[in-house]
Amino acid sequence: MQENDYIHVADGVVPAVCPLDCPDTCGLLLHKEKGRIVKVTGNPDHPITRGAICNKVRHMAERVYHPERLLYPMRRTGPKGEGKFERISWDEAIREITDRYKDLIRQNGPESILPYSFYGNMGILSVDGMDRRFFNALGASRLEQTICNAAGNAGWVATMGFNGGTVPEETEHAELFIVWGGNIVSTAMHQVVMAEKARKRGARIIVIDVHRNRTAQWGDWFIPLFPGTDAALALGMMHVLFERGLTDEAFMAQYTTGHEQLREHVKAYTPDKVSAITGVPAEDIIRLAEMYGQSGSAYIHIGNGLQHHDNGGMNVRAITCLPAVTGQWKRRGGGAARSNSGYAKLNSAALERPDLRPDDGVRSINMNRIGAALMEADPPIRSLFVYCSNPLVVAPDTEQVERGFAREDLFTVVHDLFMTDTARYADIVLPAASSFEGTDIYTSYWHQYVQLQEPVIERIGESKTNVELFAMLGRAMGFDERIFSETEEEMIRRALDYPSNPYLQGVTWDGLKEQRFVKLDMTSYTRYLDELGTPSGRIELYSAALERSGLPPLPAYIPLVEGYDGERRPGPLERYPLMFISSPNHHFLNSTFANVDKHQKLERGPQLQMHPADARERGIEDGDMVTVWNDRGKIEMPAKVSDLMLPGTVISQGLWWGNQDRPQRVNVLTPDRLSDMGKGATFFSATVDVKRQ
Ligand SMILES: Nc1nc2c(c(=O)[nH]1)N[C@H]1C(S)=C(S)[C@@H](COP(=O)(O)OP(=O)(O)OC[C@H]3O[C@@H](n4cnc5c(=O)[nH]c(N)nc54)[C@H](O)[C@@H]3O)O[C@H]1N2
Ligand SMILES: Nc1nc2c(c(=O)[nH]1)N[C@H]1C(S)=C(S)[C@@H](COP(=O)(O)OP(=O)(O)OC[C@H]3O[C@@H](n4cnc5c(=O)[nH]c(N)nc54)[C@H](O)[C@@H]3O)O[C@H]1N2
Ligand code: SF4
Ligand SMILES: [Mo]
Repeated sequence: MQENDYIHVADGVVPAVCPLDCPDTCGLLLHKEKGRIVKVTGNPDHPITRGAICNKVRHMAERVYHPERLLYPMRRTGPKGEGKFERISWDEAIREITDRYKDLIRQNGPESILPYSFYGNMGILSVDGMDRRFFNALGASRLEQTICNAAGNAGWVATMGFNGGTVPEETEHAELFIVWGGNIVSTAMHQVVMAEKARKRGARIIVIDVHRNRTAQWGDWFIPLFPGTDAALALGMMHVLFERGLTDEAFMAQYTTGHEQLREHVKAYTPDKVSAITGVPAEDIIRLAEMYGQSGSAYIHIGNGLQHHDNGGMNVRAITCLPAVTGQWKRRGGGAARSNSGYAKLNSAALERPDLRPDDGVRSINMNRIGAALMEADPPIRSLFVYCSNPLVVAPDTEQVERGFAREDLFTVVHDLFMTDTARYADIVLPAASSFEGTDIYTSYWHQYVQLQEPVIERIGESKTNVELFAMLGRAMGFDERIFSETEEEMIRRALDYPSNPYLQGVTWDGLKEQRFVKLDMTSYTRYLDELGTPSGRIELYSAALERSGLPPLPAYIPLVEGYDGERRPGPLERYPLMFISSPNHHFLNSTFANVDKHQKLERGPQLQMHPADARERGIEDGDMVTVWNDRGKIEMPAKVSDLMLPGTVISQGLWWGNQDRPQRVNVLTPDRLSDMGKGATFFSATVDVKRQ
């Protein structure tokens, strides 16, 4: 037996990587008995995650061996959405798909085919590898993958240039730790561990959120605010910082653009004005700014929540200016981070082969508008290939998405481990292998370790990994054999061969094979401020690029299109009085695990959390069944009356699958508008009303 021929270990413990879309990318240990995984624990040797894992993944074996795993390819026999299918062979499935694709390409051109994927498995080869080669060689329409953090990304990059910030190990040296719009106790648990280390050294933890969630309950000071008003709060903080001389003039002069304009600009954001917008008392705004400005080092964790808004890009941009005006970037443990994915940039051209595209000018479709695109795109989308995503649950405006997927003339293929709400609309359903059944590499969008996963168990049923599937399809289409026959090892070697990213130096296949996780070369991190990559090479408090694109060049507060701020000014789309926030829950990972009994029980069903004042006004008591509705649709769930948010905001956590007896998919209510920057999703800029049933 080779040292890491883990698939043949019948009884023993083998290393693995968590494949889920979570910043922590934990090192795992899979405990095998008689060839089956019986227990999942954390790998204590992983330098950052150190043996601790979340409760979701501790129960991962129940998902891997779930009795409803898809076992073989199937063809639809009933109406779309009903879920009636018959078993077919892989040969038939591949033939049917490639015959249809050849016809479509001949008759309508390859643009009539659209891939729809996200990061259900974060494996690089699975979602940014062989799949991309296939759709590039086809010449298919491109998908703008904007559902997660596109707005925040754009806001950060416009300001900082480089798509990375403070690295995890540094954050434990912060004296002040601000969690802004992130529920890290549930969504990024190892950042909590780092914050705890800082706390032991005396750091204070501040949580700024619309919800007194698990993270807010853990922090030292919770600052609740109205949804989508974060940019105003950040501008108010800057007002106080400039006014009280708590800025770092030397830092701004050396490393930023436009600090004089910013100083003038924030004069208008007085604590009183900002208080009226955000709902945060003026004295708290002043205290927060003073704590921040006077702290020896302050770190800001920028979560995803505050950027799922109409003004999400500007929310992130305004917050990102705070460490620049105070020079926090120079302090140990200071700075900010939102995503650190920039450090681990791989050779994507070698992996994805954009050069295979027959026509470079092909259109792009925004994944947040998939429903509208299926109904309206011209020329029409005639085939959709969904993998590593569950759009019928996760994409905004579900009813419109459903209308699109129900189109009789749309040829839909879905590759997944389960018969998801989306797979029910497929013409052909293909069984996906779990990440523990294949080979892939994983980078993290938080820490700096690259990890290797090799097969640990035999395939369940006839399932195939994404790499195998798209390689088979590529060969069956008659595309270049060599490109569609590369092994995982060859692809990984290519991915790592990328001299233009200095951080990747020294990360090799051999190193991964031997050590399982290899740290990026962080030498360049010491030059972070000198290599930012903005047009000016400085932190852009004033951005000429944004100005050219029609946005305010300085960080600005732009009220929501649909929603209220604390001044209770209805936006132009206003018809409903309550803001609806549908954030992730503790025990699911987006819609993954929502079909596993264990995880459902841990969550105890969907709930609508509402403030006692809003409940009283509507005659609703704790536990009453309520209907939540707006023009887009309605959902039903029990009310949980509590004061965990300000009046005017209602919250339902978790992306539950459809339920025939009771509609409970939160995205029925969310808009498919795009954010101010980055064409991101605006899930949380939704208004609703609620009534007792
Ligand atoms: N357990 C679990 N972990 C996960 C996930 C999961 O589904 N479950 N999903 C993973 C993924 S894909 C992602 S992107 C991350 C997301 O994880 P986070 O970065 O934590 O972001 P969210 O959970 O989307 O939202 C965080 C918070 O934003 C708040 N919020 C909403 N609107 C506003 C606002 O206008 N201002 C402020 N300040 N706060 C607001 C919500 O109340 C919520 O508490 O988590 C990852 N980890
Ligand atoms: N209302 C609301 N909506 C949201 C959010 C929110 O906070 N509120 N969060 C948004 C965010 S941040 C994100 S990132 C998106 C996430 O949206 P998605 O990326 O669609 O996430 P999941 O629901 O986890 O669906 C992933 C699917 O991939 C499948 N899968 C796993 N591994 C593999 C594999 O190897 N191969 C194949 N073919 N399939 C596999 C899983 O079984 C699962 O069905 O949702 C967004 N939607
Ligand atoms: S979901 Fe996140 S915290 Fe849980 S095991 Fe995976 S990487 Fe770790
Ligand atoms: Mo996400």
